[in-house]
Amino acid sequence: MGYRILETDDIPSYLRERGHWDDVDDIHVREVSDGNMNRVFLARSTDGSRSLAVKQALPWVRVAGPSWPMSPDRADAEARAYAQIAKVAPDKIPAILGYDPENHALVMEDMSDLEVLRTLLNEGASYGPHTSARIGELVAQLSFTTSDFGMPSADRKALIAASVSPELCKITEDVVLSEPYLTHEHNHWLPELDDLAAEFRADAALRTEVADLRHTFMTSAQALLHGDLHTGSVMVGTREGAPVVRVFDPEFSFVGPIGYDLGLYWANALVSEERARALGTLADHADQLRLSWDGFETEFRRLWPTRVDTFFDDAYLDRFLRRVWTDAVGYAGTEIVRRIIGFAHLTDLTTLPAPAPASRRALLLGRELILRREELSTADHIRALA
Ligand code: SR1
Ligand code: MG
Repeated sequence: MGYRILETDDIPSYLRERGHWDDVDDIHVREVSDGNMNRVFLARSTDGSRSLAVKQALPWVRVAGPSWPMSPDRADAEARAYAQIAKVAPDKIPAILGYDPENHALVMEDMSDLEVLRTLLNEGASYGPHTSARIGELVAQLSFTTSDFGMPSADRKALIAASVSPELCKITEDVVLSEPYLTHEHNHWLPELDDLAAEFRADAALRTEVADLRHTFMTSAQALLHGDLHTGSVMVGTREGAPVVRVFDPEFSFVGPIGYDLGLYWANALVSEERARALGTLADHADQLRLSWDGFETEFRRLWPTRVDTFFDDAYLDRFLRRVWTDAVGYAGTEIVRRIIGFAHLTDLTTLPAPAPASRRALLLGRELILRREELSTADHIRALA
Protein backbone atom coordinates (compact mmCIF):
# COMPACT_ATOMS: atom_id res chain seq x y z
CA MET A 1 0.00 0.00 0.00
CA GLY A 2 2.95 2.32 0.64
CA TYR A 3 3.56 5.12 3.10
CA ARG A 4 0.53 7.15 4.23
CA ILE A 5 0.28 9.92 6.78
CA LEU A 6 -1.79 8.69 9.70
CA GLU A 7 -4.51 10.94 11.12
CA THR A 8 -6.24 10.48 14.49
CA ASP A 9 -9.20 8.71 12.86
CA ASP A 10 -6.89 6.25 11.06
CA ILE A 11 -5.28 4.96 14.25
CA PRO A 12 -7.93 2.39 15.36
CA SER A 13 -7.94 0.54 12.02
CA TYR A 14 -4.17 0.94 11.71
CA LEU A 15 -3.64 -0.68 15.11
CA ARG A 16 -6.00 -3.51 14.22
CA GLU A 17 -4.25 -4.11 10.87
CA ARG A 18 -0.89 -4.23 12.66
CA GLY A 19 -2.22 -6.73 15.19
CA HIS A 20 -2.01 -4.42 18.21
CA TRP A 21 -5.73 -3.89 18.95
CA ASP A 22 -8.78 -6.10 18.29
CA ASP A 23 -11.77 -4.14 19.54
CA VAL A 24 -11.79 -0.95 17.46
CA ASP A 25 -15.11 0.05 19.05
CA ASP A 26 -13.34 0.42 22.37
CA ILE A 27 -10.49 2.73 21.51
CA HIS A 28 -10.08 6.45 22.08
CA VAL A 29 -7.31 8.22 20.23
CA ARG A 30 -5.86 11.69 20.69
CA GLU A 31 -2.90 13.38 19.08
CA VAL A 32 -0.26 14.53 21.56
CA SER A 33 2.48 15.66 19.13
CA ASP A 34 4.86 17.95 20.97
CA GLY A 35 8.41 17.69 19.58
CA ASN A 36 9.80 19.48 16.54
CA MET A 37 9.88 16.50 14.21
CA ASN A 38 7.10 13.89 14.44
CA ARG A 39 3.52 13.05 15.24
CA VAL A 40 2.47 11.07 18.30
CA PHE A 41 -0.95 9.57 19.12
CA LEU A 42 -2.18 7.93 22.31
CA ALA A 43 -4.76 5.14 22.08
CA ARG A 44 -6.67 4.05 25.16
CA SER A 45 -9.56 1.71 25.98
CA THR A 46 -12.61 3.18 27.71
CA ASP A 47 -11.74 1.74 31.12
CA GLY A 48 -8.08 2.73 30.71
CA SER A 49 -6.87 -0.85 31.18
CA ARG A 50 -5.13 -0.81 27.77
CA SER A 51 -3.18 1.98 26.17
CA LEU A 52 -0.31 2.47 23.77
CA ALA A 53 1.41 5.17 21.76
CA VAL A 54 1.94 5.48 18.01
CA LYS A 55 4.71 7.70 16.70
CA GLN A 56 5.01 8.46 13.00
CA ALA A 57 7.75 10.32 11.15
CA LEU A 58 6.37 12.80 8.62
CA PRO A 59 8.10 13.55 5.30
CA TRP A 60 9.00 16.98 6.72
CA VAL A 61 10.01 18.67 9.96
CA ARG A 62 6.65 18.85 11.81
CA VAL A 63 7.05 22.34 13.22
CA ALA A 64 8.24 23.77 9.89
CA GLY A 65 5.78 21.92 7.61
CA PRO A 66 6.31 20.77 3.99
CA SER A 67 8.64 23.72 3.31
CA TRP A 68 11.34 21.77 5.23
CA PRO A 69 11.23 18.26 3.70
CA MET A 70 12.87 15.47 5.69
CA SER A 71 12.89 11.77 4.88
CA PRO A 72 10.68 9.74 7.24
CA ASP A 73 13.50 7.14 7.16
CA ARG A 74 14.62 8.79 10.38
CA ALA A 75 12.15 6.50 12.15
CA ASP A 76 14.28 3.54 11.01
CA ALA A 77 17.25 5.05 12.87
CA GLU A 78 15.07 5.47 15.92
CA ALA A 79 13.86 1.85 15.79
CA ARG A 80 17.45 0.62 15.37
CA ALA A 81 18.62 2.71 18.31
CA TYR A 82 15.82 1.44 20.55
CA ALA A 83 16.75 -2.14 19.60
CA GLN A 84 20.38 -1.50 20.54
CA ILE A 85 19.55 0.23 23.83
CA ALA A 86 17.09 -2.53 24.70
CA LYS A 87 20.03 -4.97 24.75
CA VAL A 88 21.89 -3.06 27.47
CA ALA A 89 19.45 -0.77 29.29
CA PRO A 90 15.89 -2.04 28.71
CA ASP A 91 14.75 -0.42 31.97
CA LYS A 92 15.64 3.05 30.69
CA ILE A 93 13.59 3.20 27.46
CA PRO A 94 9.91 2.63 26.65
CA ALA A 95 8.87 -0.89 25.63
CA ILE A 96 8.72 -1.04 21.83
CA LEU A 97 5.76 -3.13 20.68
CA GLY A 98 6.39 -2.97 16.96
CA TYR A 99 7.96 -1.01 14.11
CA ASP A 100 6.31 -0.56 10.71
CA PRO A 101 9.07 0.43 8.25
CA GLU A 102 6.57 1.03 5.44
CA ASN A 103 4.76 3.78 7.35
CA HIS A 104 7.77 4.74 9.47
CA ALA A 105 5.64 4.26 12.58
CA LEU A 106 6.60 2.92 15.99
CA VAL A 107 4.04 1.40 18.34
CA MET A 108 5.23 1.67 21.89
CA GLU A 109 4.41 1.75 25.56
CA ASP A 110 2.14 4.60 26.66
CA MET A 111 4.22 6.61 29.12
CA SER A 112 1.56 9.22 29.89
CA ASP A 113 1.66 8.21 33.57
CA LEU A 114 5.14 9.77 33.54
CA GLU A 115 6.06 13.41 32.93
CA VAL A 116 8.49 14.98 30.51
CA LEU A 117 11.44 16.14 32.60
CA ARG A 118 11.49 19.60 30.99
CA THR A 119 7.79 20.12 31.78
CA LEU A 120 8.33 19.23 35.44
CA LEU A 121 11.40 21.44 35.76
CA ASN A 122 9.54 24.32 34.11
CA GLU A 123 6.83 23.89 36.74
CA GLY A 124 9.44 24.31 39.47
CA ALA A 125 10.11 20.68 40.38
CA SER A 126 13.53 19.40 41.39
CA TYR A 127 15.41 16.66 39.52
CA GLY A 128 15.36 14.31 42.46
CA PRO A 129 18.27 12.11 43.43
CA HIS A 130 18.03 9.51 40.64
CA THR A 131 17.36 11.17 37.31
CA SER A 132 20.76 12.51 36.29
CA ALA A 133 22.62 9.49 37.67
CA ARG A 134 20.40 7.19 35.56
CA ILE A 135 20.98 9.34 32.47
CA GLY A 136 24.75 9.14 32.98
CA GLU A 137 24.48 5.40 33.47
CA LEU A 138 22.47 5.01 30.27
CA VAL A 139 25.03 6.97 28.25
CA ALA A 140 27.78 4.71 29.66
CA GLN A 141 25.86 1.49 28.96
CA LEU A 142 24.99 2.46 25.40
CA SER A 143 28.35 3.99 24.58
CA PHE A 144 30.62 1.36 26.14
CA THR A 145 28.78 -1.54 24.52
CA THR A 146 28.82 0.08 21.07
CA SER A 147 32.41 1.31 21.24
CA ASP A 148 35.60 -0.50 20.24
CA PHE A 149 35.92 -1.40 23.93
CA GLY A 150 32.61 -3.26 24.04
CA MET A 151 32.41 -4.72 20.51
CA PRO A 152 34.75 -6.72 18.28
CA SER A 153 36.22 -4.56 15.54
CA ALA A 154 34.30 -6.14 12.64
CA ASP A 155 30.94 -5.87 14.45
CA ARG A 156 31.71 -2.24 15.15
CA LYS A 157 32.34 -1.51 11.48
CA ALA A 158 28.98 -3.10 10.65
CA LEU A 159 27.27 -1.02 13.35
CA ILE A 160 28.83 2.18 12.03
CA ALA A 161 27.66 1.37 8.50
CA ALA A 162 24.13 0.42 9.63
CA SER A 163 23.80 3.57 11.75
CA VAL A 164 24.81 6.14 9.15
CA SER A 165 22.15 8.86 9.23
CA PRO A 166 23.22 11.65 6.89
CA GLU A 167 20.05 13.74 6.90
CA LEU A 168 19.69 13.99 10.66
CA CYS A 169 23.40 14.46 11.24
CA LYS A 170 23.22 17.32 8.74
CA ILE A 171 20.45 18.94 10.82
CA THR A 172 22.76 18.91 13.84
CA GLU A 173 25.78 20.03 11.82
CA ASP A 174 23.66 22.96 10.60
CA VAL A 175 21.27 24.05 13.34
CA VAL A 176 23.55 23.26 16.30
CA LEU A 177 27.08 23.41 14.99
CA SER A 178 27.23 26.21 12.45
CA GLU A 179 24.10 28.33 11.72
CA PRO A 180 24.02 30.20 15.07
CA TYR A 181 27.47 31.61 14.23
CA LEU A 182 26.43 32.71 10.72
CA THR A 183 23.75 34.88 9.21
CA HIS A 184 20.97 32.38 8.49
CA GLU A 185 17.21 32.59 7.99
CA HIS A 186 16.66 29.87 10.61
CA ASN A 187 18.14 32.00 13.37
CA HIS A 188 16.05 34.23 15.62
CA TRP A 189 16.52 35.77 19.04
CA LEU A 190 15.13 38.30 21.47
CA PRO A 191 15.77 41.92 20.38
CA GLU A 192 17.55 42.50 23.72
CA LEU A 193 20.20 39.99 22.55
CA ASP A 194 21.00 41.72 19.22
CA ASP A 195 24.41 42.76 20.50
CA LEU A 196 25.45 39.27 21.62
CA ALA A 197 24.12 37.58 18.49
CA ALA A 198 26.20 39.98 16.38
CA GLU A 199 29.23 39.46 18.63
CA PHE A 200 28.98 35.68 18.27
CA ARG A 201 28.79 35.95 14.48
CA ALA A 202 31.89 38.17 14.41
CA ASP A 203 33.97 36.15 16.90
CA ALA A 204 36.63 34.33 14.87
CA ALA A 205 38.08 32.47 17.88
CA LEU A 206 34.64 31.19 18.87
CA ARG A 207 33.97 30.07 15.31
CA THR A 208 37.23 28.09 15.17
CA GLU A 209 36.34 26.27 18.40
CA VAL A 210 32.85 25.47 17.13
CA ALA A 211 34.44 24.26 13.87
CA ASP A 212 36.60 21.92 15.94
CA LEU A 213 33.56 20.53 17.80
CA ARG A 214 31.68 20.24 14.50
CA HIS A 215 34.51 18.31 12.90
CA THR A 216 34.69 15.99 15.91
CA PHE A 217 30.93 15.45 15.58
CA MET A 218 31.42 14.57 11.90
CA THR A 219 34.40 12.26 12.30
CA SER A 220 34.67 10.80 15.79
CA ALA A 221 32.82 7.50 15.54
CA GLN A 222 33.26 6.56 19.20
CA ALA A 223 29.92 4.92 19.99
CA LEU A 224 26.21 4.83 19.22
CA LEU A 225 24.58 7.99 20.56
CA HIS A 226 21.03 8.93 21.42
CA GLY A 227 21.80 12.06 19.43
CA ASP A 228 19.29 14.51 20.97
CA LEU A 229 19.45 13.89 24.71
CA HIS A 230 17.77 17.03 26.04
CA THR A 231 15.35 17.19 28.99
CA GLY A 232 12.44 16.94 26.54
CA SER A 233 13.69 13.43 25.62
CA VAL A 234 13.42 12.18 29.20
CA MET A 235 10.34 11.08 31.13
CA VAL A 236 10.32 10.60 34.88
CA GLY A 237 7.90 9.48 37.54
CA THR A 238 7.16 6.68 39.96
CA ARG A 239 5.83 3.21 39.30
CA GLU A 240 4.97 0.86 42.15
CA GLY A 241 6.70 3.21 44.54
CA ALA A 242 10.02 3.18 42.65
CA PRO A 243 11.52 6.07 40.66
CA VAL A 244 11.38 5.60 36.89
CA VAL A 245 13.53 7.34 34.25
CA ARG A 246 12.83 6.68 30.56
CA VAL A 247 14.75 8.14 27.63
CA PHE A 248 12.90 8.37 24.33
CA ASP A 249 13.13 9.88 20.82
CA PRO A 250 16.55 8.54 19.71
CA GLU A 251 15.86 9.43 16.06
CA PHE A 252 19.09 11.45 15.82
CA SER A 253 21.07 8.34 16.77
CA PHE A 254 24.33 7.63 14.92
CA VAL A 255 27.87 6.56 15.81
CA GLY A 256 29.52 9.73 17.06
CA PRO A 257 31.38 11.37 19.96
CA ILE A 258 30.08 10.26 23.36
CA GLY A 259 30.46 13.77 24.77
CA TYR A 260 27.66 14.94 22.50
CA ASP A 261 24.99 13.08 24.49
CA LEU A 262 26.35 14.24 27.86
CA GLY A 263 26.83 17.79 26.60
CA LEU A 264 23.24 18.08 25.42
CA TYR A 265 21.95 16.92 28.78
CA TRP A 266 24.26 19.31 30.61
CA ALA A 267 23.24 22.28 28.48
CA ASN A 268 19.59 21.68 29.17
CA ALA A 269 20.32 21.29 32.89
CA LEU A 270 22.24 24.59 32.90
CA VAL A 271 19.48 26.41 31.03
CA SER A 272 16.90 24.99 33.41
CA GLU A 273 19.07 26.28 36.24
CA GLU A 274 18.99 29.77 34.71
CA ARG A 275 15.20 29.59 34.61
CA ALA A 276 15.01 28.46 38.24
CA ARG A 277 17.41 31.22 39.25
CA ALA A 278 15.27 33.82 37.44
CA LEU A 279 12.13 32.58 39.19
CA GLY A 280 13.75 32.01 42.58
CA THR A 281 12.89 28.30 42.49
CA LEU A 282 16.43 26.88 42.46
CA ALA A 283 16.29 23.42 44.02
CA ASP A 284 18.88 20.76 43.21
CA HIS A 285 19.70 22.07 39.72
CA ALA A 286 23.29 22.96 40.52
CA ASP A 287 24.36 19.37 41.09
CA GLN A 288 23.12 17.72 37.89
CA LEU A 289 26.37 17.86 35.89
CA ARG A 290 28.25 16.14 38.66
CA LEU A 291 25.53 13.53 39.21
CA SER A 292 25.25 12.64 35.53
CA TRP A 293 29.03 12.54 35.04
CA ASP A 294 29.49 10.39 38.16
CA GLY A 295 26.77 8.04 36.92
CA PHE A 296 28.48 7.87 33.52
CA GLU A 297 32.04 7.46 34.77
CA THR A 298 31.18 4.89 37.45
CA GLU A 299 29.30 2.72 34.96
CA PHE A 300 31.92 3.09 32.21
CA ARG A 301 34.69 2.09 34.66
CA ARG A 302 32.56 -0.80 35.93
CA LEU A 303 32.25 -2.11 32.35
CA TRP A 304 35.93 -1.50 31.47
CA PRO A 305 37.23 -4.90 32.69
CA THR A 306 34.84 -6.57 30.20
CA ARG A 307 36.48 -4.82 27.22
CA VAL A 308 37.12 -6.98 24.18
CA ASP A 309 40.50 -5.42 23.35
CA THR A 310 42.96 -5.25 26.25
CA PHE A 311 45.54 -3.29 24.25
CA PHE A 312 43.50 -0.39 25.61
CA ASP A 313 45.01 -0.20 29.10
CA ASP A 314 43.83 1.54 32.26
CA ALA A 315 45.92 4.63 31.58
CA TYR A 316 44.21 4.93 28.20
CA LEU A 317 40.82 4.77 29.92
CA ASP A 318 41.72 7.82 31.99
CA ARG A 319 42.80 9.69 28.87
CA PHE A 320 39.69 8.62 26.96
CA LEU A 321 37.32 9.73 29.72
CA ARG A 322 39.09 13.08 29.96
CA ARG A 323 38.49 13.59 26.23
CA VAL A 324 34.81 12.69 26.60
CA TRP A 325 34.52 15.24 29.42
CA THR A 326 36.15 18.01 27.41
CA ASP A 327 33.98 17.29 24.36
CA ALA A 328 30.88 17.29 26.58
CA VAL A 329 31.73 20.71 28.00
CA GLY A 330 32.13 22.11 24.49
CA TYR A 331 28.93 20.51 23.15
CA ALA A 332 27.05 21.81 26.19
CA GLY A 333 28.16 25.28 25.14
CA THR A 334 27.02 24.84 21.53
CA GLU A 335 23.65 23.45 22.65
CA ILE A 336 23.03 26.43 24.94
CA VAL A 337 23.94 28.92 22.23
CA ARG A 338 21.79 27.36 19.52
CA ARG A 339 18.78 27.21 21.84
CA ILE A 340 18.91 31.01 22.27
CA ILE A 341 20.05 32.45 18.94
CA GLY A 342 19.43 29.49 16.59
CA PHE A 343 16.34 27.77 15.16
CA ALA A 344 14.78 25.74 18.00
CA HIS A 345 14.39 27.55 21.33
CA LEU A 346 13.59 26.20 24.79
CA THR A 347 10.39 26.76 26.74
CA ASP A 348 12.61 26.95 29.85
CA LEU A 349 13.52 30.44 28.69
CA THR A 350 10.75 31.45 26.29
CA THR A 351 8.03 31.07 28.94
CA LEU A 352 9.80 33.25 31.52
CA PRO A 353 7.97 36.52 32.21
CA ALA A 354 11.21 38.36 31.35
CA PRO A 355 13.32 35.95 29.30
CA ALA A 356 16.14 38.32 28.27
CA PRO A 357 18.33 38.45 31.42
CA ALA A 358 18.39 34.66 31.91
CA SER A 359 18.93 34.13 28.16
CA ARG A 360 21.83 36.55 28.20
CA ARG A 361 23.43 34.82 31.18
CA ALA A 362 23.01 31.42 29.53
CA LEU A 363 24.43 32.65 26.22
CA LEU A 364 27.54 34.02 27.94
CA LEU A 365 27.95 30.76 29.84
CA GLY A 366 27.62 28.80 26.58
CA ARG A 367 30.41 30.82 24.98
CA GLU A 368 32.71 30.22 27.96
CA LEU A 369 32.05 26.49 27.86
CA ILE A 370 33.04 26.36 24.19
CA LEU A 371 36.13 28.54 24.50
CA ARG A 372 37.45 27.22 27.83
CA ARG A 373 36.48 23.55 27.64
CA GLU A 374 40.09 22.36 28.00
CA GLU A 375 40.59 24.16 31.32
CA LEU A 376 37.11 23.50 32.77
CA SER A 377 38.11 20.08 34.00
CA THR A 378 35.65 19.46 36.85
CA ALA A 379 31.98 20.02 37.60
CA ASP A 380 33.08 22.53 40.26
CA HIS A 381 34.85 24.63 37.61
CA ILE A 382 31.62 24.81 35.61
CA ARG A 383 29.68 25.49 38.79
CA ALA A 384 31.92 28.44 39.55
CA LEU A 385 31.32 29.82 36.07
CA ALA A 386 27.53 29.35 36.18
C1 SR1 B 1 14.87 21.12 12.67
S1 SR1 B 1 14.93 20.29 14.04
C2 SR1 B 1 15.52 21.23 15.32
C3 SR1 B 1 15.78 20.41 16.50
O1 SR1 B 1 14.66 19.60 16.87
C4 SR1 B 1 15.11 18.34 17.30
O2 SR1 B 1 14.51 18.00 18.50
C5 SR1 B 1 16.61 18.47 17.44
O3 SR1 B 1 17.00 18.98 18.69
C6 SR1 B 1 16.90 19.42 16.36
O4 SR1 B 1 18.16 20.02 16.48
MG1 MG C 1 13.11 14.77 19.73
